[in-house]
Amino acid sequence: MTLLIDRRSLIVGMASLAIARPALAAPTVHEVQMLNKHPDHRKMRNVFYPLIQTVEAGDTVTFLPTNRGHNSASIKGMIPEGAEPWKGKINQEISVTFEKPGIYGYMCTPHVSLGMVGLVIVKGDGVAHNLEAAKAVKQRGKAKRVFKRLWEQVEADGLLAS
Ligand SMILES: [Cu+2]
Repeated sequence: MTLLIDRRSLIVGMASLAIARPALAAPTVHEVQMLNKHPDHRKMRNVFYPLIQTVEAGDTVTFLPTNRGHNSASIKGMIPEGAEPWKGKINQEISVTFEKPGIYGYMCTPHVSLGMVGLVIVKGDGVAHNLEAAKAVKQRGKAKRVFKRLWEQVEADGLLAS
C-alpha cells in the first residue's frame, strides 16, 4: 500500500514536471537598431536594422537608438487586432514584448515618409492572419516603396510559414 502511494506521487510529480518544462524556455530578446545609414547599403538612409525581425510569441524586441533622431512606433492598422500598440519617444530605447502571432508594421515618426519603416513577424498559429489588413494600410511617401519590398522579401523567404 505504501509502495503504491509512493509510486503514484512519483508519477504525479513527473507529470507536473513535464508540463512545467516548456515554460522554462526563456524568451529571447532581439535587437533592432535605429540608424542613419544601413550598414550594408550606405545609400539607404534612416533605416531600422534589421528591417524584418522574426520572433517567437513571448519574445521581446528592443529598439536601440544607435543613431540619434529616431523612434519606433507601431503603425495604426498594421498590428493584429487586440495587440498593444507602442510609441517610443525620439532617442528612446524601447522594449516591446510580442505575445500574439501576426505581422507588426512600425515606423519612425519623423522619417516615415522617407521610408523608415520595418516589420516584426511573430511566428505561430495565425501568423498570416493580418497580412492582407496590414498590406491594405495606405502608406506615406517612400514608405509605400519600402513596404512593397518588405512584402516581397517576406514571401521570398517564406517568413509566414508557422
Ligand atoms: Cu528616423
